[in-house]
Amino acid sequence: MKLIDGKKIADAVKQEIAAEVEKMVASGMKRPHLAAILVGHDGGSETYVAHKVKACEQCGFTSTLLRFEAEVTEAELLTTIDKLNKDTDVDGFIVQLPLPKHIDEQKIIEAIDYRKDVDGFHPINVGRLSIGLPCFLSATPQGILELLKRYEIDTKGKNCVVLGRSNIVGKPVANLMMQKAMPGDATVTVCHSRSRDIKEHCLNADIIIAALGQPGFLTADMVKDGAVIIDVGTTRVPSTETKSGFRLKGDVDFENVAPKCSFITPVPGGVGPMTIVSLMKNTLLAARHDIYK
Ligand code: L34
Repeated sequence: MKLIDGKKIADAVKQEIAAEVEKMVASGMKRPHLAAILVGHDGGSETYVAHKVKACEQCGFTSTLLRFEAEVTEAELLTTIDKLNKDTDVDGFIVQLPLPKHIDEQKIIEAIDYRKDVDGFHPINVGRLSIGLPCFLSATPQGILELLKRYEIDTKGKNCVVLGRSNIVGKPVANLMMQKAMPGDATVTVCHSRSRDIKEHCLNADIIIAALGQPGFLTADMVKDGAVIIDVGTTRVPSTETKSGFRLKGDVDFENVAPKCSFITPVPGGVGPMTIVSLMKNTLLAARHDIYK
């Protein structure tokens, strides 16, 4: 069993980006600028956005954090998005999800100029991804592919099961894994809450990407020997052993599944750090107008 060290790879990619940024600055270009909108005080969102701001520093980017209370109106958010769309100093921006229930998430996502949509959530980016055109790839799927690439994990012709069909992970990662590309070229099955025979599908899989947000869902009896396991779950569960009073638990029963695998990602320290670094990559691409002029 080989542990996939997302933290280590993420640190290496951040250094590569930082070196690139210093070259840009030396040639007279401005630093890439990422803005983030954070609404309310969800513990997970607070942590993830803090990591994003820190990663900007490490990459030599400018960052702007715009905070709103949970009571903010949809109209106020739309006005802010309009300003960021027009702000020529901001190369890309994100609205951290989830949003409070009174706000229409899809409306917010579609208000973002797709050329600044470094999350890759706008329908134009999602559509371009699905037909294999250059676009901003959403961060978690992109991070997963980068891990498969850096660990030289063969995906061609392999059976890949994706657990979960969310717009931000399940659907895009399934799409990427079936593209004619490396990594890619896999035979992809997507399982979700209405699927039958999930265990059988999983037992047939060479690669399982678990992204359903159910702690410990994937157990050892569902995994064949030598499988590659990518755990996207980061659910906060109460714990008496930590100072914060919670700990992170992935969708995989790591302790029992790990001995059977060829490769597995831990939680934390697996996919999470790669999500952050993929956002940095997209911001660099946005600043250089590499995808859209
Ligand atoms: N708009 N909303 C928008 N973009 C995103 O890309 C996200 N996502 C998901 C939730 N909402 C979003 C994230 O940023 C999930 N996500 C995310 C980002 C980072 C980490 C996990 C999820 C992460 O850094 N995880 C660390 C542990 C963090 C901790 O200590 O809590 C890890 O090692 O897994």
